Amino acid sequence: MPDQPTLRQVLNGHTGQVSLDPKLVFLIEDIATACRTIGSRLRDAAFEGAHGLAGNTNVQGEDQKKLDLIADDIMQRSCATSPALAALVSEEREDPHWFKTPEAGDYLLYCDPLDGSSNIDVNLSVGSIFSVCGVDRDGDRQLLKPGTAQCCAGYAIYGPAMMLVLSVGTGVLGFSCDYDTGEFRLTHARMSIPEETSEFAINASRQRFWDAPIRRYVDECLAGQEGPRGRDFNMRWTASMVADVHRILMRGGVFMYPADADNRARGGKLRLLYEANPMAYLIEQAGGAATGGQDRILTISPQSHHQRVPVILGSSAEVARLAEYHAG
Ligand code: AHM
Ligand code: MG
Repeated sequence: MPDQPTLRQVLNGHTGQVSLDPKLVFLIEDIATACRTIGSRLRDAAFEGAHGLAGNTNVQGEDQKKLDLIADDIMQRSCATSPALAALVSEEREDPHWFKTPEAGDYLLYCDPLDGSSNIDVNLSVGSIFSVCGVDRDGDRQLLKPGTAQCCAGYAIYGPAMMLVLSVGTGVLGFSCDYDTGEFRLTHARMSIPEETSEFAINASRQRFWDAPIRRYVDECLAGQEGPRGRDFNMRWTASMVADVHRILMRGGVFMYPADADNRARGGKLRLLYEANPMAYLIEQAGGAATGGQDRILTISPQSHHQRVPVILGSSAEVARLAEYHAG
């Protein structure tokens, strides 16, 4: 039996790392249960005929996979009875789902139930991303909160080992799933990102659409030792934000999904409320930085539930350099 503390012990303050409202503890445990269930449905998908497209598109016009819908359903059902959950905003649902009247419940959950789903059928890492904010009691627009309002954010990564990585504002904690008992146990007590890095992540097939600051940054990295950066850079892109951000939390790096000539009219690619905000929160909690180019992601005021934004995040010195290139 491993001796690392369990998620429940940590959330209940046994390790002294966090001190939480018990209702938030219930909600985080319900999210963890959803992630465990999603992980096991991913493992069994080939036996259950759950690979492939569902035959629908979501509100953003993207093809939904069967597992996108399964994961969304699991997340909603696991959290439905959480005593303090007021509403859920999901990538897979056009409208927010209110579990209680807007006057009841203490927390709002934003999630991408299965991120990186283009990787499912080829059996590469995917994840679930979540963000939690407290409720303000002023009508439906209260769901549109900036990332600074988050009280918890995290993701599950379904990789060679399933992990749950989260922050409640006191650093970033990584839990690994003990498959014998189903428990998440604290295996990464304080995840932090080195300030400098020699690794970047971007979908280079979009190069022809890039703006000058991104082009300059990548060109300088590619020039290696002989270029202005004076050192060689490595490049990684998994097309699964959870996997790319997890790598950056483990060993540093910078992740870019910028606005470009092709996606600018849509605002970018990644969604603010359930992709950019939770990841920016984790990255900042781990000592890194996150910007849309000009503005800190966490201070952006959302205008709609599925709003997209440009995302640049990771090691703080690299993000600062990219912000400087954008300012120039
Ligand atoms: P999804 O939520 O529909 O899976 O889309 C988000 C994903 C991110 O995980 C990833 O960083 C990005 O889309 C990959 O985009 P691309 O296919 O352009 O490389
Ligand atoms: Mg996603």
